[in-house]
Amino acid sequence: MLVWSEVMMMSTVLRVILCFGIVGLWQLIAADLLLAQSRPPNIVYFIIDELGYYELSGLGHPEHRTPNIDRLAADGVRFTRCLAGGAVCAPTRCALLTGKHAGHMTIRDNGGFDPLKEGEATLGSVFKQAGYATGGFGKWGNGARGTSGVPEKHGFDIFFGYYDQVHAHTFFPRYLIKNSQEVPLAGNTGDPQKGQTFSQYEIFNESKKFIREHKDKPFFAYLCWTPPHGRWGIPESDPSWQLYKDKPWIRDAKIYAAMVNLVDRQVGEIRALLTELGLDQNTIVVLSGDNGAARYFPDDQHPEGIFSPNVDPKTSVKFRGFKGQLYEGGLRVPYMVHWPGRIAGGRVSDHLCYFPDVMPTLGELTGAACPQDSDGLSFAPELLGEKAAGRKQPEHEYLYWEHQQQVAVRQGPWKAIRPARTAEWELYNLTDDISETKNLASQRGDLLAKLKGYAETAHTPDQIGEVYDRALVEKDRNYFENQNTGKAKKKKAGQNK
Ligand SMILES: [Ca+2]
Repeated sequence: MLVWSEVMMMSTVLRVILCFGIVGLWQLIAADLLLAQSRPPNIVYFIIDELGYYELSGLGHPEHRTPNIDRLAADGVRFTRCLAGGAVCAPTRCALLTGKHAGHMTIRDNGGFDPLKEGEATLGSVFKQAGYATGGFGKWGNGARGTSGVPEKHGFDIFFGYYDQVHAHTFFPRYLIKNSQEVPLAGNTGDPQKGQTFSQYEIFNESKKFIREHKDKPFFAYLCWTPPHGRWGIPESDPSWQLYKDKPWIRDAKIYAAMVNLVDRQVGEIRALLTELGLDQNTIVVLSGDNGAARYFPDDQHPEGIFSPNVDPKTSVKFRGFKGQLYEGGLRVPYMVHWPGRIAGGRVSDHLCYFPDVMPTLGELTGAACPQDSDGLSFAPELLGEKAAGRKQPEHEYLYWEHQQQVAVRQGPWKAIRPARTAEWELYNLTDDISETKNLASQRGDLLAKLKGYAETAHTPDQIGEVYDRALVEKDRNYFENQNTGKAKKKKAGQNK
C-alpha cells in the first residue's frame, strides 16, 4: 500500500507534468482520484475517564446501558488484555500521548498541572506533521496553562476543555479553556454540581464541530471526555438521568450510571456523524477507559462498589485492586478498535498490550512517522492480520509501570509487583490466577529475580517540563478555592433582586 506522503508526491508530479502541457486532462483527474482513494484514515480516539472494564452492558453488566459502545466492540476488535499506561489520570494520558512507559515518561504523578517538556512529541505532533488536522476535546492533564505542556505546543491545532485535572472536577465550571484562553460558560455560578451550562454538552458539540469542519482532510480527533469521573452533576432534563433518577441508590451513583449512558449516547452520535459525512469506512475509531476502574460507592451489599466495575457479572471473578493500584484492577481497561475499511470486525483479541503501544500502532496504520524512542510495540499486525501487515505480531519482552511507591512488571502471564516501597515483591501467574491471590514469589525466585531486573533497567529519573506563568497555573489549580460558595451565590442573587 502506498503511504500518504508517496501519494502526495505522485499527485504533485502529475500536476507538474500537466503544467508543462506534456499530458492531458485525464492525468489531473487521475491525480485527484488517487488522492481520494488513498487518503489516510481519520482517527477518532475516545478515552473515557474511569469507565471500567466490566461496565459495558455487552459484557453483561446488569445496570449500565451501553448499546452504542457494545456495537462498536461487536463491529470491531475488542481487546481483553489491554492495560492502561498508568493507574491514574495524568500518567496514563502521558503514556498514551507520548508512547513511553512509566519508567521513561515525563508525568508520573497525578498533580494535575505538571507539564510535558518543550518539544516533546505526542500523538498530536505526530499527526500534525503527517498533515492531519488535530483536535482534542475534554481533559488534558499533561500541562496547565502557562506551562511548556499545553496541547497547542504539542501538535494540537485546537484543544477545548480542561487543562488542569482539578479544574475538571466539575461539570459546571464558570469557564472552559480553548487554546489557553478562557471560554465562559453561561449561567454557571461556581457550584460544582449545578449550573446552566453542562460542560460535556459543550465538549461534545466542539468535538462534532471539529469533525464536520475537517471532513475533507485527514483528522485526528482526541476525545478525552470526562464523564463518568466525579464530582457528579447532570442536567435533570438529560434523557440518561431520566433512566436512573428513580433507582434506589445514592444520588451520586445515579448520576454516575446516567453519565455512562450519556457517554454511550454521544459515542453513538459521533458514529452517526461519521456515517452522515461518508467517513465511516475510512475512520479508525478507538475507545477505551483511561485507568482501571475506581471503587465508587461501596456499601455493605457491594464491597466492590455499587457497580462492581472490576467484577465479571457473569462469573463473579474479579480483578484485584482499583484505580491507583498496579494490581490488575488498576490497569485493566475496556479497549476496542474499529476500522471497517481495513480491520475485520466481530473479533475478540487476547493480545497483551498497553498504552505506550498506541503511538506506534496508529503510526503503522496511517503511515505517520513516529519517534523511534517509543517503549511501545505496534499491534497493527494483530489488527490487520499478519498477512496484510506483512509481518508477525511481536510481543513485549516486558511491560512496566511505576506509581508513587509501587512498581509492576509483566512478562506474558507473569506479573511481579511491589505494592508499596517497604513491601515484599509478589509474583503472580495471571493466566491461572487473574485475581492475583496466589503469591508465587517464594516458589519462583528465579523468575522474580529476572522481572525485578527488568524493573531496575526500566526506571529512569523523572523530570517534568517548565512553568512559565505560575499565577495562571494557580488560577485553574485553585479553581474551587477561587469560586463563590453556594451560600455566596445566593447572597449575590439576593443583592441583584
Ligand atoms: Ca481517570
